[in-house]
Amino acid sequence: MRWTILSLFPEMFVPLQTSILGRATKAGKLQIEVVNFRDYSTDKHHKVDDNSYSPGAGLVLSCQPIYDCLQAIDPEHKAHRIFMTPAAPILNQKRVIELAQYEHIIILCGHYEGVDQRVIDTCFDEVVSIGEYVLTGGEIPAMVLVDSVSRYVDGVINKASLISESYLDGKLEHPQYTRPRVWQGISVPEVLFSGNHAAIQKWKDEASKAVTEKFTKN
Ligand code: 6GU
Repeated sequence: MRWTILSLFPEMFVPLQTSILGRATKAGKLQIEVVNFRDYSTDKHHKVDDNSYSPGAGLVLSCQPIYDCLQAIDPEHKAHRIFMTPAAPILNQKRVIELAQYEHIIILCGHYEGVDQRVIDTCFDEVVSIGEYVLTGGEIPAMVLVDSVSRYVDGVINKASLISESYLDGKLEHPQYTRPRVWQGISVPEVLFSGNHAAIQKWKDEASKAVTEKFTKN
C-alpha cells in the first residue's frame, strides 16, 4: 500500500520509519512518502496561507499550493484523498479496516485555523478526525491513520494479531499475563494454568465483557 502525506512539517514523520512500519517499508509492503506542499507555492516567498475572511480567525491555508501539489502527485485523482481535521467523523476500527483496501491514500495535514474549504470540497474524498479533542496540527492524526490502517495490509503484522483484538465486534480485549506466576504477591488467574481450553475461553470472554462494560459508553 502506498501513502502520500502532504505536510508543512515533514520532519515530524520519523516514527513511521521505525519499528513495525519501518520494517514493513523495508520489506516493500508499504511505501510512505511525505511531501511539503510549500514547495508548490507560486508565491515568491513560498507563502502557503493568508488571513481568514472570518474576522479575527487567523491564518487559513490557501488552495493554490495544495491544489498544485495534488496535480503533481495524482493528476488523474486515482488515490483516495483524506483531509485530517477535528471537524469530521471520528475514526473507528470499522473504517480503518475499510481504508486498508485502497492502493494509494493521500493525507492532507491541516494547520493554523484551517484550510480553504474550496480545495477540500473539490479535491478530497473524505474528512477524518481521530477523537474529541483538538491538536495543533494534522501530523499526529495522519500518523495514527497510517499506523492503524497499515496493520491490515498483508505482510505488515502477523495475521493472528488481527483476530482477537480490541474493537472487533465492539469488544475490548481481555487482560494478558506473563511470567512470573506471582509478582509482588499478585497471582496470575488460576484458570490460565488449568490446561482446560473451554474454561480458559470462558474466562477470556468474561474478562473481555468486564473490560468492555467498564470502559465503553452506553
Ligand atoms: Cl484530524 N486534527 C487536529 N488538529 N486535531 C484533531 C484531529 C485532527 N482529530 C482530533 N483532534
